[in-house]
Amino acid sequence: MSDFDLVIKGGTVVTASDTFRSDIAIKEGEIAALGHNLGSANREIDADGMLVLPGGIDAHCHIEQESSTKLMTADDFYSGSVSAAFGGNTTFIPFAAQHRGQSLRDVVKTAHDRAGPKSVIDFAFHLIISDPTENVLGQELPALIMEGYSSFKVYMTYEMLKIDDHQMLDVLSLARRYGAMTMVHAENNDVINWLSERLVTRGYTAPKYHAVSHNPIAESEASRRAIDLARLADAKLLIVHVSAPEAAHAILNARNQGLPIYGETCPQYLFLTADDLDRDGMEGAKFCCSPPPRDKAGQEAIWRGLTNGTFQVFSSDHAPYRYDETGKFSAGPNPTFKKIANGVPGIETRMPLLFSEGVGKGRLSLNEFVALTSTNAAKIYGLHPRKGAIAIGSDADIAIWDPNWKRTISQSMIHDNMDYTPYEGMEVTGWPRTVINQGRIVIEDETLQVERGSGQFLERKTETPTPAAPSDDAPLGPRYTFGADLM
Ligand code: DUC
Ligand code: ZN
Ligand code: ZN
Repeated sequence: MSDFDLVIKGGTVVTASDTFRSDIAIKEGEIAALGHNLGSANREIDADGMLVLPGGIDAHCHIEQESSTKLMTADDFYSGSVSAAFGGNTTFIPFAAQHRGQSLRDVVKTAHDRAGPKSVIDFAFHLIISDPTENVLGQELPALIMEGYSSFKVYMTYEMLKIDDHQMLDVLSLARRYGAMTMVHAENNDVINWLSERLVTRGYTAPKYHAVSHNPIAESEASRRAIDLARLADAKLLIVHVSAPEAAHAILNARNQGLPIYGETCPQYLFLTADDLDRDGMEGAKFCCSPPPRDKAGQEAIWRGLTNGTFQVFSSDHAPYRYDETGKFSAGPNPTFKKIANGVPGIETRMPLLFSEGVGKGRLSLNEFVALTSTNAAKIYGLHPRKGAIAIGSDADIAIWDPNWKRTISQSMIHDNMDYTPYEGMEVTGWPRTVINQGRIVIEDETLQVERGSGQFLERKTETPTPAAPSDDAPLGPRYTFGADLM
């Protein structure tokens, strides 16, 4: 009998903190040994010339999710997870989205019914809270946090999702009591509506006006307000999909004061600009997402934010709506910018794009790349050290990465259920060859190797032990332990 199930030999292991030559031995889904001459294995993989990375964690993606206007994403948990795996991910965290009037319990059950039989990689859920009723705040949410749903997103915009500042304080103070993470979509709804009305009234309805109506000030004002509300509630907060330099600056400023404020950005803010929304005809619709891509200077500010301590997490915000009547044009063939479904796909290209343009162009170290695409999300969302690490006892979640594989991105090579990629034609260097999740080889030889439904649900930890009798009178002051090294 062999000592191990699998040994990965001869690669360069990269973690968020170290780079070293080591073999990796895997047994029963976990990393069992690191070093050389580890022993016999049922199977060996030669990783000579390869980087051996913790599997990616895409901590923000919309999969088999209905929007508030009842539009279903093009990807279900099968196509979404397969696409994620081909891009080097072994875990993703989509949303279980509450629409007003819905019980959170029902929402979570639906998410499990959808994901469990289909996902090929491990998954957890963030909740979306759009209706923080007494029952939700008093019963459902505390119970769900303790069951491992330890993060939730709230919206400051979108008519059917947004909560007001009073409700946000309720959510933040509850999150603080239970050690959960609040994520916020920070855009000022009134600013966007005011600008949109003026634009549409004057006949400015083309896709490019989406970016005009979502002015950076809508984002920076809401980001600053959200940070202030979190300060008031003494709660931690993560601002998702940041695109405006001023919003990034507000996050960095808060972090420099030692506040538990975190930031996330996404590929669309590094690789697209508002000019893409001004492509011929309706093609700009392909790039309509919220917040929108900004200008070249904005892109550079977001790049800087990846290394100056602003952003801890780099997620795809994969929100797949096809360029047809099921997606972008669900309101008709020639919608005003207000009626174009918001979102861009990118779950498969997230890591290769960042590797190629970040590591390949000298903007990021390998270790920063791993921290941004995997380890930090694991720490912030209560999955570390099981996930996001190459260490003995961690899940054997590994991307064997070929740093020299040159590919030209085209929709025909992407495994999602979309009909376009915003990154069509971009040349990238670096892509995963083999992807392993809990010791299962998910991708090898450019082929999916596992069955649908073979991924596992992950319960997540909260940051602090839940108090026996949660109280509003808990002493104020920093009480954060997870991710302390990210502060
Ligand atoms: N904006 C969101 O808030 N969610 C999904 C996609 C988008 O563009
Ligand atoms: Zn959002
Ligand atoms: Zn999103």
